[in-house]
Amino acid sequence: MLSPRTAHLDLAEAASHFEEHGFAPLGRVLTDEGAAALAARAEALMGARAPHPGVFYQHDSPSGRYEDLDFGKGWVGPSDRYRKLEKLEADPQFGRFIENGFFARLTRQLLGADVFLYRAVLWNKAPRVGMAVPWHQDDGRFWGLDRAPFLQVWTALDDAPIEAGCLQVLPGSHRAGLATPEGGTIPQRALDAEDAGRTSVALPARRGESFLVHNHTWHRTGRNRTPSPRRAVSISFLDGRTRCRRRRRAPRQFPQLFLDPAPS
Ligand SMILES: O=C(O)CCC(=O)C(=O)O
Repeated sequence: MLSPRTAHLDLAEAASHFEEHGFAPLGRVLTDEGAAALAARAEALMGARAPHPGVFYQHDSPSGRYEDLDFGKGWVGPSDRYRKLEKLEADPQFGRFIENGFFARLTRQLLGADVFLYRAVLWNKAPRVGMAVPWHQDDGRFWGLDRAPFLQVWTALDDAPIEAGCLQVLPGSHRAGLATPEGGTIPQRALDAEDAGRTSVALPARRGESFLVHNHTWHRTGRNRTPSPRRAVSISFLDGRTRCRRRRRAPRQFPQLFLDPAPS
């Protein structure tokens, strides 16, 4: 599944780019076959007659507008128009990807020996209609953590050119922390102040390529205007000190990763 280059990839360069700019290209991480197998698995999970146990589904809105999403719905039957699937770790095939040997080495270097999973998400943009994801940060009150998470890896399972809705980032935006205590979507006034539309950078990707994305880096993705699906997986890792601080329900226990010898 992993590209052979990952065995020797120098992480120091990626780590310093990541620290300075809030993102870093890792290049090809999955082979074409590995990426295609995960894309096929994503298709099977969405097209199955029943939801996969433990996986959380969110369908695209009928209008293809973020504002029209029905957040409460979950599984709505077989469809290639799910917008995202969370808790991918519940699926053995995605679980093996999450705990691959390269991510073990990467996270050990950037987070330390004990690494936990906050979330693993499939981002699916169906051909011609898959919706845009607005500018946001991946942290804030809703995440409920006692310290800021920072390490995410985004991996393209299909080619993701600009027209298909590739990642776009605002370089350096991670340094100012959260735009609002709630986190999540960036308010328009903050976007205007940073002139985000003009200063952002598009990160087109080939199938199998990955990027590091700091949780506080402002990022978004566009609508898919191509005849092909655009699927990607983002994984948010935590270090061993991070705790869930919610009080109204039992605090979340995050699964620890990389306890077994890693598959390659
Ligand atoms: O790939 C996408 O469409 C969205 C990715 C994203 O926003 C995230 O990982 O937080």
